[in-house]
Amino acid sequence: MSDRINEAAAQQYDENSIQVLEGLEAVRKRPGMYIGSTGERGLHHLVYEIVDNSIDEALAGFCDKISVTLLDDGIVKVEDNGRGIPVGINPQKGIPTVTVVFTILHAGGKFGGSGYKVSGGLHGVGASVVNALSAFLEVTVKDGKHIYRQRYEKGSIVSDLTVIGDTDDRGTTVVFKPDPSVFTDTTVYDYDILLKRLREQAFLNAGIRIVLKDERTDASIPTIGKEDDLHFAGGIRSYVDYLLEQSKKDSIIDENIYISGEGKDESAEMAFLWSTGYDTRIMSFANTIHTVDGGTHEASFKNALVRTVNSYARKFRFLKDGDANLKADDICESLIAVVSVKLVDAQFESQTKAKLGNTSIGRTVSNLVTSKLMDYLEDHPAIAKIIVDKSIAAAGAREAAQKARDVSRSKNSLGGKVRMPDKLSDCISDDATKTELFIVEGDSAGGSAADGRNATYQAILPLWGKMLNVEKARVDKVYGNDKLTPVVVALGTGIAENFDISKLRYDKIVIMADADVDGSHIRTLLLTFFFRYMPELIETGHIYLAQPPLFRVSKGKKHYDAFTEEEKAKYIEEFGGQADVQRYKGLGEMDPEQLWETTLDPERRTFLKVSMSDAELASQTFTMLMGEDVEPRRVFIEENAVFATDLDI
Ligand code: TSJ
Repeated sequence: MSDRINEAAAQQYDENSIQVLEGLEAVRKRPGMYIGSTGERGLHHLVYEIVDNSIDEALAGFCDKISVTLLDDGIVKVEDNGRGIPVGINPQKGIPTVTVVFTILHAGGKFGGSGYKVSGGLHGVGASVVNALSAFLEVTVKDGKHIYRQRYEKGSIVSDLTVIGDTDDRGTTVVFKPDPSVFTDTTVYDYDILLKRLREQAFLNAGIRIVLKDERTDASIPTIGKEDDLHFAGGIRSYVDYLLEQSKKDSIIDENIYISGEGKDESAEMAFLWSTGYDTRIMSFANTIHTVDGGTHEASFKNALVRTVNSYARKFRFLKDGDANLKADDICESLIAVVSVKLVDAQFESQTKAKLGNTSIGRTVSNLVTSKLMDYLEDHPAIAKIIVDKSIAAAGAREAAQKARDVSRSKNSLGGKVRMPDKLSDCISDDATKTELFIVEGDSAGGSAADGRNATYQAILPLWGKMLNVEKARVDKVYGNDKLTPVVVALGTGIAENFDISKLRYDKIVIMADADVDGSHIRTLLLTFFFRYMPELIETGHIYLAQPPLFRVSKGKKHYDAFTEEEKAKYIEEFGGQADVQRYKGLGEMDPEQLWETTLDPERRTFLKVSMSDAELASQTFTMLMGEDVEPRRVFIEENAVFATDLDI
């Protein structure tokens, strides 16, 4: 039988050889037209072109394992356990189908022709391109009976398709070596680039298994011996969890949300969650191609998400009649999403061809999100509340930031002197290397501090008129109004993109708050604000936490201030076991002299310097606090009252 195949093939090669060569010659002449580039990207593209065929076989339900192995000398092996490329004679060409696949240029090449290939659709597109650009390519097919092999060099047949043995197995193996005379930049594969793309494929095609192995022996390759087994039963849900893990944040909802459905000739699925961070990450794919520039599917997803969250918020009175809708940026803050659509006639636009243009899939996505997300939110009110609260908090933070920006801008336009906040008791010196600003919780502590300070170089800014009540004033409410504006004005630096550290008016900015719930509340808020809008202040070590003492231990005229329980015990011991112990209730109850002695006097005070990780923790805490009920929030604040670690006096 194999002889007959070879005879038939040999005849056809003569008759068709010119046509075959013309096709593949075109590929070798202008490789960039077919694989995008002959650089590193093009090199890696060859592997994707081959693997895509195995993925199609897996999607058709005939293959559950694909392995990709990097070998020495730039050689790659791709193997699957599918049905095996058919070896029978192709009726039109009169040669084995497998030979057709590798030697005849198929219409609609990814970068050459008009259309794009669709997963599960046009089999074999690209295999001949890879063959044309390979110094050699060897295909082995097992059809459950025989093992067949054929070899090509630079696209030309060098051996007929031959039976080389018998087998019960099925599958296809392709071994190829990209031609160094084509890939002149590099022929060295980067394991991690392949890993990224193959992992993506494994996520987007739930259930398939791709094993990547680096069996190269050249010691200069950092990934030799590496192996990754990529298999995600959860598909894009697993992808979203993976992206969350990468972001090093936590989810603010228990489980990611998954929506899927189908339209005519198309299907869409999306998975998403919101994290404790604040970056938005939406990854969209069309026919498993990463649409870096988005397109109709991504835009429709975002629009429908924003519309649905707003209608939910309005329906369930999170937004009152007079309130404006939540903005897309606020709803999408910290969103991690994967949107994957499959469609028959994908149209790609834009320079990079990475933007989907089909309008019909946009409608499908939009309808799916609008109906299914609304159902989901109504079925999961606790999760819905977390999402809406988070969006409202983001809106508040954005407004606060905008106000602060306006302030710093109007200041800049005045070109110098700005009116300092009324509540600021500024210091006399303007030597910004020596001065200190104490941000104090509450008017009464502010008054004592102003009286007790060294007015030459210490400035006091009381933040809130009266003590904050956690019950009444939500962190986001405070963040959302203009309570922080005086801080920004007093510092002089501006914020965010206008931030200019050379304008800083003080050397040390000291947050002075009680060691209780409200105090930690204020610390969280201020650190979050600094972290998000003035991180350089923290990086350069300008932010401190004052440490007011907890107890005064006295006997007769002598007294000590204790900052911890242990210190208290130590001082009582020092007084011979008998002493008066006064618990400081809060900064507001100290008189000016006490404040000076315990908290302001550089000789006696204790400060904690705030690090970036302290502030980041505060920022995460802040986000976490947004969605929760009052009681767990209070507990959380209490348990996380201490953010700073570095001791500084
Ligand atoms: F693209 C390629 F040719 F280079 C290539 C194809 C490379 C590799 C590694 C695998 C494959 C491939 C092709 N794996 N599995 C298949 N399956 C078929 O080509 C096939 C088998 C049977 C039938 C059928 O209708 O009986 C149909 C097809 C498309």
